Amino acid sequence: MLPLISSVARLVVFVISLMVLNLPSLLQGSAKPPNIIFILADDLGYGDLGVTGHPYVQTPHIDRLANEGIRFENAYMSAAWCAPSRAALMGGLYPARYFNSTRELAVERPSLTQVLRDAGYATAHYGKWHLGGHKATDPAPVDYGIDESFIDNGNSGEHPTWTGAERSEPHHREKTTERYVDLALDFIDRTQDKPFFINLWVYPTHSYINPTVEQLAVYKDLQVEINDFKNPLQREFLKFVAEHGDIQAAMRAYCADVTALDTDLGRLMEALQERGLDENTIVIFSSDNGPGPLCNNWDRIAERYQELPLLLNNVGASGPFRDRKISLHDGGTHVPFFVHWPARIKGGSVDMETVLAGVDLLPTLATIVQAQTPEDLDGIDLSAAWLGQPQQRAGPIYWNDRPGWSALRDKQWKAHLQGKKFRLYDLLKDPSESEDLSRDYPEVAGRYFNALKKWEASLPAKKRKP
Ligand SMILES: [Ca+2]
Repeated sequence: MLPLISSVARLVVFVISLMVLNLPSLLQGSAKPPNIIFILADDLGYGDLGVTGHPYVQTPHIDRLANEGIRFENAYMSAAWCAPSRAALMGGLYPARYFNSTRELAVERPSLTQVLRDAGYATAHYGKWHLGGHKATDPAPVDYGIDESFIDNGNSGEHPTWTGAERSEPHHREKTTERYVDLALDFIDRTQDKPFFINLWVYPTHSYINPTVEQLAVYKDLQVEINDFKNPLQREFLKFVAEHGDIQAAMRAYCADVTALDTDLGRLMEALQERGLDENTIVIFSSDNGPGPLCNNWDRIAERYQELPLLLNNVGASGPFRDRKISLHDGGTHVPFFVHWPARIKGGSVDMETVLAGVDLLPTLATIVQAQTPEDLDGIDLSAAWLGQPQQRAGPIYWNDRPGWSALRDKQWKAHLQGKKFRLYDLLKDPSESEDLSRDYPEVAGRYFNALKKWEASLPAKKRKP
């Protein structure tokens, strides 16, 4: 009898599931759909926060956001640098599938903001854009279903952007988050009749870093001890000291930049609380890729750097991971990823199992708000994991945003195919990808080599603009 009862129970669950799935959008029902704010930092490394183990940086507000919500310890962006990473978040597809010159988000594809707008959300984007060029003929945020925007790095269309005078103000970049938070709060206050979705794509910690005197004051007495960092980061910072003589000024500036971001985000969280909105607002915090390269654009800005040695963001922390931005090793793509939603997510949750990718954001949010999920996405719905139940993926996640270098992650395995060279790592035992295990596990290596070749063959030919 038991199997029969079990089958009947499964059928009942299946029918109920169908009924739930066929219900009209939450927006037409009695339940109030959640508001959503997606905070995306720029070049902030996995290890750049107090909650992820930085020895000096003070980030009490971001730490609280993480500790009151869920932290994903195996979260990745789907590319190792800004533009394709952001396109994957907005489009749910691996950038290699459709990117033309890895700079444009295909406007004919459904985007995260369009999907949410179609589901009844008021949508806004404040901060970096980097999803299309600066020409007036390039698509603007409005072409992706964004009601209101104030952007940098793109065609703003009819919407306001920074004026030349504002951009030339001293410490302009250090003050951008304050403005973006103000704009977000103003948008929230004007959006009474609909739930809101806001992309808050902030500037820190991308170069150049030039904190104000007030921002720097927090770290004026900081003395860096290289031994406070573990390898491979320790080796990188020793290299930095060997090349540049001193890491103190750069580290103080970097920490000040992160703390200034934290202060502004604290103001945002407090404002949500004051408005009684914090309970049913999903606040997501992440970064678009790993920390900036150790010696970014050195030749080009060496002269400027000599004048102001704080300008580069090259002392960010990748935590225990190998390499930094641009690399397909974990240091380039493994990011902090926190979701805060008191109404539905139990505080203090840490997910050590689910492998989460940037391409999952669109299908996950679409599912949570019961919007129509576009077909043929690379990303999958991880809403169960967001709500506390770890999920196993059916297969690997992939990267290929550099010619001649593909990588995948599947369970504990990370595999790279660089030219003809194949490497295999066990991230559970070796998070810094230091020991190639391809000869020790020939069967696993063969399987992933074939998977990478097959995936590469499925990609369209690169269309790189001259
Ligand atoms: Ca970036």
